Amino acid sequence: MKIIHSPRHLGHSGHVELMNGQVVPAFEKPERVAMILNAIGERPFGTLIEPAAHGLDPLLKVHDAAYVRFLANAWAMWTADGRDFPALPSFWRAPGMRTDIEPETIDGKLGHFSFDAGCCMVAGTWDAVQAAADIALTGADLVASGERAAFALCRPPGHHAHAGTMGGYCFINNAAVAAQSLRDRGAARVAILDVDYHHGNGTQAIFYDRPDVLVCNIHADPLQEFPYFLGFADEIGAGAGEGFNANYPLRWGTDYAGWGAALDAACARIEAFGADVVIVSLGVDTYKDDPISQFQLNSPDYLKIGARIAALARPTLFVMEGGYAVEAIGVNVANTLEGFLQR
Ligand code: OKP
Ligand code: ZN
Repeated sequence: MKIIHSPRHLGHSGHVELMNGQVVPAFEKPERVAMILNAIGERPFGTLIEPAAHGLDPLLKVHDAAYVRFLANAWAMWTADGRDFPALPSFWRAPGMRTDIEPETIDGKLGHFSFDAGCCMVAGTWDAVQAAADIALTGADLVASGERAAFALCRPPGHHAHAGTMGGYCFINNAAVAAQSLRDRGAARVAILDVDYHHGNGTQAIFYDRPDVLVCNIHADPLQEFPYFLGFADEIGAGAGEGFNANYPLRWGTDYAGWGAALDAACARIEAFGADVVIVSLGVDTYKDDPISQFQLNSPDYLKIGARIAALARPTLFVMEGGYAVEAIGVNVANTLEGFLQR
């Protein structure tokens, strides 16, 4: 299996987030990728390759032009105001306020284009974000050209990003960009299986009214967990997309018995859909010792996850999302890929 990676993610570092009312170093940090590369290097998985540049056009097929322009210009605007520290939004709309106006100044734009303070920007953020999208697109290229599977080692992650909104560490929705790219190259039916601990609200929203991309999400119950305001079981898609979105919210404390049952249900849904290709939004923050999560999966469970995904017997693109227990993230990712490859 080819593993697509770029060192350009390193530019997205030194950023912060709000946690329990305090500004703290972001849990989404560069060491995550280093640990994954270490673990993968210890097993005979395949070759590491760099992404090919795809430009902005494939991003603009799932994201709003004004949003992409904002991402490209945000750091320059922030520093033009004389600020030499990380950029963070602190103003958002309430229901009933205007959503159709893009403010002129950077603080207004940051609020307009975000839903939380989880998307901190530094000088190298936009370059890292573009590299991550290119990684996902290169993975899509490989799968489209006949590879059984590929692993897009994206950082920052993508599944919380909407068409015009960043949040939850995510700027560009790498999995959605890859899904659209595969559709454009002739895959009639694309399934996205999101196994990250958090609901992939952005991915769901992007494809919510479409029947050509099935989105299945297994995640912590939004009554208890971020992103709180989307991801409930009654969200089944809308219009032509009705029946093509499936959510499996699970309570805090869920172990593999409960989690694996949801995976079986999601996989049955993907089989019934008749997916031509599967994109796995691979988060391993379901791990028992994850510092920001509340599920109870153990490292050997990821072998079973990989094997169940392999049993779908479809071309598969793994796209990296979350996972914050840095000491275990590599083993858990490598176990998922090994479980897949052994099948
Ligand atoms: C991203 B992924 C910002 C806090 C953000 C939410 C976690 C985002 C997880 N103030 N916390 O799904 O792993
Ligand atoms: Zn997550």
